[in-house]
Amino acid sequence: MHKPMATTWLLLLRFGLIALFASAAQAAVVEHTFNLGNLSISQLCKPARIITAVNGRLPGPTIEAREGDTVVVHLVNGSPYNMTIHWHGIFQRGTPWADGPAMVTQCPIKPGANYTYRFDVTGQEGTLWWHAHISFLRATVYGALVIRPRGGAKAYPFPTPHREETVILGEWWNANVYDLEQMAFLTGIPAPHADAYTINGKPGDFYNCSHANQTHKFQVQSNETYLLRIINAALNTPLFFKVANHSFTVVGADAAYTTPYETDVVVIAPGQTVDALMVAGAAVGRYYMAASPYDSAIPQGPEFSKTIGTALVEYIGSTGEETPQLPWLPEYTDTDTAFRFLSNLTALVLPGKPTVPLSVDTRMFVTVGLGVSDCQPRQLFCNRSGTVFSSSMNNASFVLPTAVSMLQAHYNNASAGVYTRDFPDRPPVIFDYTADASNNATMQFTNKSTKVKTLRYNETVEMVLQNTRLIAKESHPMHLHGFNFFVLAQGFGNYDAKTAAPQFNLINPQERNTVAVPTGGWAVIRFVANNPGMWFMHCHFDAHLDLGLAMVFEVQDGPTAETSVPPPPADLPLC
Ligand SMILES: *[C@@H]1O[C@H](CO)[C@@H](O)[C@H](O)[C@H]1NC(C)=O
Ligand SMILES: *[C@@H]1O[C@H](CO)[C@@H](O)[C@H](O)[C@H]1NC(C)=O
Ligand SMILES: *[C@@H]1O[C@H](CO)[C@@H](O)[C@H](O)[C@H]1NC(C)=O
Ligand SMILES: *[C@@H]1O[C@H](CO)[C@@H](O)[C@H](O)[C@H]1NC(C)=O
Ligand SMILES: *[C@@H]1O[C@H](CO)[C@@H](O)[C@H](O)[C@H]1NC(C)=O
Ligand SMILES: *[C@@H]1O[C@H](CO)[C@@H](O)[C@H](O)[C@H]1NC(C)=O
Ligand SMILES: *[C@@H]1O[C@H](CO)[C@@H](O)[C@H](O)[C@H]1NC(C)=O
Ligand SMILES: *[C@@H]1O[C@H](CO)[C@@H](O)[C@H](O)[C@H]1NC(C)=O
Ligand SMILES: *[C@@H]1O[C@H](CO)[C@@H](O)[C@H](O)[C@H]1NC(C)=O
Ligand SMILES: *[C@@H]1O[C@H](CO)[C@@H](O)[C@H](O)[C@H]1NC(C)=O
Ligand SMILES: *[C@@H]1O[C@H](CO)[C@@H](O)[C@H](O)[C@H]1NC(C)=O
Ligand SMILES: *[C@@H]1O[C@H](CO)[C@@H](O)[C@H](O)[C@H]1NC(C)=O
Ligand SMILES: [Cu+2]
Repeated sequence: MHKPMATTWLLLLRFGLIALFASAAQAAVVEHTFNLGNLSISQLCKPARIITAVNGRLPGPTIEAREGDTVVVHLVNGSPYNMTIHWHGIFQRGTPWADGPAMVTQCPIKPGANYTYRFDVTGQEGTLWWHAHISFLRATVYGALVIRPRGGAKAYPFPTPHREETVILGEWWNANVYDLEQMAFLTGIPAPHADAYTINGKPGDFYNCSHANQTHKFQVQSNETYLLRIINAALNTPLFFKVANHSFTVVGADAAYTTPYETDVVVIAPGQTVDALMVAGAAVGRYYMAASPYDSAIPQGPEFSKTIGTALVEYIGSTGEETPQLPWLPEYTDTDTAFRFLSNLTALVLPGKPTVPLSVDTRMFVTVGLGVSDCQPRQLFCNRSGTVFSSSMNNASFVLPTAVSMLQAHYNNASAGVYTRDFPDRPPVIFDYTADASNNATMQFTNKSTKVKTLRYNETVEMVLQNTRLIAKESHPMHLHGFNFFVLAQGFGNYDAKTAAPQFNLINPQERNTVAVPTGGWAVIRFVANNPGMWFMHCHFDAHLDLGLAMVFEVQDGPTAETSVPPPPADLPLC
């Protein structure tokens, strides 16, 4: 960063902080009705087909709130499917029944039924999002959730941008995604990859038969600064993101401010968000914004889409005729670029914000990866070997209960038959996690179960997430509900505490709700369990979540009513 620029940052930082604390704006109630129903849509020149969408839009509506506001969303399920909505990254302190993952915190909202989600957005600012948390329906049921400071855009801890744009990256399937998920489950064969990557719901110009209506256009004014709120809503694909002839200053990730970080490429895994400033400083004209896949699997999977999703950045004053520049994009296996971006972000330490806890109560070492399991009773076709693809954490492959949600079972002290409290703190077998030699049929095998790790209220947990070579190494985006965690360190190969611990960032580690564990590597996270409830932790690739790459933290009540799970809301859907 150049010196004059740094000075400007500091001045504005100070100004922003004053505004942050001087603000006396009152907390408001932000209320929405989400009508979930059929939307007829034609993409990629296919005949129109029906998708499930909120308020007839793809992506769905953006929720805009200020820190401290209460959000109320009335969900009216006019779709033919069971539905739940997750408010991705919202802590849900005191409102664990509103978190949304089906069968973890609630039973599904059946077709024709309603449910009202109510929660506060407290202690976080930036970009989050909402999405369906059942089947693969989040492929079309998603939208942004923007939290501005109480003092509004003037109170950002960075120069106030002229304008803000939401940039939601997604995946589009020509087939019905609910049916795809059913087929994947019944056959044990993973669902096919998406037919296109999208930006704000549209695939852009680089697919057969895409045309003007299928390219999102951002109009920009020369020399103005834009805050891009970038969200990866894709089901299964981490993405590289660039805008031709423009660069970015990253100022936030997962609704936590970061030290300003200059880059011309953003790397973003499913579930993550990145807030980046972009100056419209190029010649008046047209430029492509592009999202291309990062395929971290080693060895690579059999099917992979190498296409790119694009949108247009069009300067006011352009003729609309200029041939847009396409940015140079990283190779789709470019782990160096992914790691450089994902490991270099640090938190912007602000007064009053939580800092990384320095003492640890519970240490966990958790393997994450793929494997195989016995065919399940409802599976129609199965391999001659009698096994199907599976995935696990510490060799426990997670399955959801079917009769009652885990939070209801917890609240009613009735866990028997729903879940067990034996999620292990260590892998049951210690082996060379990332070595090709460990990838044998014996090691790949994993059993299905519904295990939770029980935590005392307020205890501090440190977890090493270790990717394995079983089937393939891959960068799994691990998402924790109910909390942000600090990412202390990341690396490749087998985790070694001796060399890693001295390198922990205990000063300004990035704060996230989703960490992309490096492929064939590890990440160390810490969080304080100050939120009673049942909190899902899982891979944010839906394909892997379905296979069992998940577990649940059961956080016990604290000493007061405010620190205990409240009674369920009267309209909570039952199974
Ligand atoms: C929605 O579309 C499905 C077909 O995908 C159809 O069976 C259903 O009747 C439609 N529902 C409404 C309310 O139009
Ligand atoms: C759901 O909400 C809609 C709109 O408010 C209302 O018309 C409908 O009667 C409600 N349905 C149920 C089952 O409560
Ligand atoms: C476009 O169509 C051609 C010919 O059918 C095919 O080879 C190519 O893979 C398609 N490209 C995309 C991006 O779908
Ligand atoms: C875009 O969509 C509108 C409305 O569906 C249609 O009238 C128009 O012809 C389309 N334009 C192109 C370029 O396809
Ligand atoms: C943008 O800034 C540059 C450099 O300061 C200046 O030359 C140019 O005229 C400005 N463009 C507009 C449209 O203001
Ligand atoms: C814009 O980017 C393209 C592709 O990366 C490059 O070829 C071109 O030289 C750039 N133009 C300018 C003016 O920097
Ligand atoms: C980012 O991380 C890489 C290691 O992956 C390092 O070489 C580089 O210097 C770091 N800093 C920046 C600003 O990219
Ligand atoms: C299923 O069988 C096919 C062909 O025999 C094999 O390639 C594949 O790895 C098997 N999958 C599992 C999960 O066993
Ligand atoms: C499978 O791998 C494990 C771990 O490397 C090793 O201990 C075991 O002997 C291997 N088993 C077979 C059958 O190769
Ligand atoms: C996982 O557990 C199963 C069943 O006990 C065992 O066969 C398998 O070897 C274990 N794999 C690992 C990686 O621990
Ligand atoms: C939670 O832990 C923090 C820090 O360890 C402590 O200050 C606080 O009093 C604890 N709260 C409760 C309710 O135990
Ligand atoms: C919808 O949810 C209900 C209640 O949990 C369940 O009984 C039913 O089987 C589900 N329907 C489908 C199609 O999954
Ligand atoms: Cu995964």
